[in-house]
Amino acid sequence: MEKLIITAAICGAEVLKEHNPAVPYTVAEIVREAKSAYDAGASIIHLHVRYDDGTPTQNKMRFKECIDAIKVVIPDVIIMPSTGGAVGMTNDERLQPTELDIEMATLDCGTCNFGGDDVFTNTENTIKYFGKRMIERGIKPELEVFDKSMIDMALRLAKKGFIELPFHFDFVMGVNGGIDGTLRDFTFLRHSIPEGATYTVAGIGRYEFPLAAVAIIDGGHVRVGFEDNVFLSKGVLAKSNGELVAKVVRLANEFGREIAKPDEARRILEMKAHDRLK
Ligand code: KMH
Ligand code: ZN
Repeated sequence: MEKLIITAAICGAEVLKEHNPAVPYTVAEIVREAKSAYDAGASIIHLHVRYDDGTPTQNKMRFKECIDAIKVVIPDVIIMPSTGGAVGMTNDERLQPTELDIEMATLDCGTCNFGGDDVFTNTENTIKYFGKRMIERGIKPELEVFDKSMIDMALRLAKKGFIELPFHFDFVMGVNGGIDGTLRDFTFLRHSIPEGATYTVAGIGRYEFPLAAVAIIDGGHVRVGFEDNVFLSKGVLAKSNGELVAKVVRLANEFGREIAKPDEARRILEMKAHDRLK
């Protein structure tokens, strides 16, 4: 079995300091959280950025400021900016981080409800537009799927040349409006991706650690972090993203799964951009 790639989704666009005071907004806080996750064993940082008051933004310069500052303290980490941004942003607003020299980015593969009145919109043409941009820029897409139909969309658009192989999926499970986080639903997604594709699983809220354990055993990879869950255990807030990552590392140790360093993650995911960016 390949080593385990741990992604830390350190910030997100929706979670606030009111949910957990350690949620990062400022550049310094984002660096602190990225480093805590890396030191604990994360090889990929899934990055959203905020203004200092917590407002989510896809502003290219804010991303550059955060990425440069992270790279000063952890130069070899893989940084995967969001192209999802926050609900309601335009496509071109969301795509701004792809104008920077980045190795990897998220590519959201369908539309879904996102709690309350929010709809996270990713039409077929949006996905084609984003996919094409990532091919042109040599950016490895992590295919975010919130439901099984989004896997089907990714497979179809790959056949038409909008998504480059090999596939790497992220099963985001437990969003209010997406697929549930049950073992049955995990198995459904797991068996819906092609042979040879890689996947990571991001369980939302209470689903985070049970799904992490399942992916560790199954040979998949794991995403944790404040974007998805702010609790270390029931009722106990995590003090940092690093604490969440450290819990995954403990689970992996129990099951005898080694942890991938960033360069090992690049090899496992067949990423090509790193040499270009050196
Ligand atoms: N903030 C969500 C609406 C991504 O990063 O690509 C979308 C999201 C997905 O977080
Ligand atoms: Zn995200």
